[in-house]
Amino acid sequence: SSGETAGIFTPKQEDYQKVYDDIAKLLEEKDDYDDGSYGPVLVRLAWHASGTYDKETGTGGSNGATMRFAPEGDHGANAGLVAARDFLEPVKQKHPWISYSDLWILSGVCAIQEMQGPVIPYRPGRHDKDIVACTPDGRLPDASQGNKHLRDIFYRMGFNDQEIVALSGAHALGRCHTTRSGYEGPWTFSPTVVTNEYYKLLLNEKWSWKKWNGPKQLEDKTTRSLMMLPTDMAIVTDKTFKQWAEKYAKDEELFFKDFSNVIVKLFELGVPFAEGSEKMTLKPTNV
Ligand code: DDH
Repeated sequence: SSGETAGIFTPKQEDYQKVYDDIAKLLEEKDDYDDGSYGPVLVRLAWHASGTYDKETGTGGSNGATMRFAPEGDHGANAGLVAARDFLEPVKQKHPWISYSDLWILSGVCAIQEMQGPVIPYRPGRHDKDIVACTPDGRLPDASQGNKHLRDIFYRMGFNDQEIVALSGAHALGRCHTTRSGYEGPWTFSPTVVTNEYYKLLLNEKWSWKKWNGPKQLEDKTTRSLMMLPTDMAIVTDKTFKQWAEKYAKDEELFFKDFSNVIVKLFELGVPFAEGSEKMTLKPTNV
């Protein structure tokens, strides 16, 4: 049972499992959203909380949950993530001891595991920060750009080319919304299941520019119901990126392993964990 010393609550793995189980239950209950799950938008919340990290200055990253505040919450890249933050509010109310920073990352871990993805080892220890810690706009990727921009953005966080490609496979999940990013449509036919379909479709489908009034995006020639962003296309037009995309398209097990490793790294960027803190494996409900 949980330790309580002089009013200070020290959460244990079983307490994080309770939070995990409540998020999983809510995911199951609220199935009338988008393609039937809040899972993808929770993953996007955890990623945008983490992806502001700058290794030179040590600023940004998931430690702080500064997207709660208008300057950062209103950044164009974060449009629509209020849906994910509101979804988690009842969980925060029920377990007020957990920081928003830890909760958002835990929800990303839970969403990936519940959507049949790999196990994502979780380490708590993030602390919420004040409004002054909000990061400047422009740290998250701009979908209209290409391979140089991807390297600029992800090298700034400390990732290499293989890791950029592995992270991009998250676009097996979810969709674009014209009301949020201006783009429209899902990347795969199974947007609520973690798969390596993103790479398979990128490599095996023929893609052409969508004819519409919206921002430049690609559509598959076969069904015209799937989409790719210009940045997604860079994953197969850049020679080095493409080699990794080919590996992940062929070998879903390798993708799962590398995706798990790189997501853990993303979620822990810039977090000053207490000495001796350990990763925990939280149990999925769907196995
Ligand atoms: Fe992404 N992403 N993402 N993405 N992303 C969007 C949706 C989702 C880019 C742009 C967009 C990652 C990388 C990139 C998810 C996860 C991850 C949308 C659509 C845009 C635009 C938003 C909307 O309209 O609702 C760009 C650009 C990049 C890049 O350059 C690499 C990464 C690394 C991840 C990750 O999780 C590791 C997920 C999930 C979604 C679906 C959200 C939803 O609501 O559905």
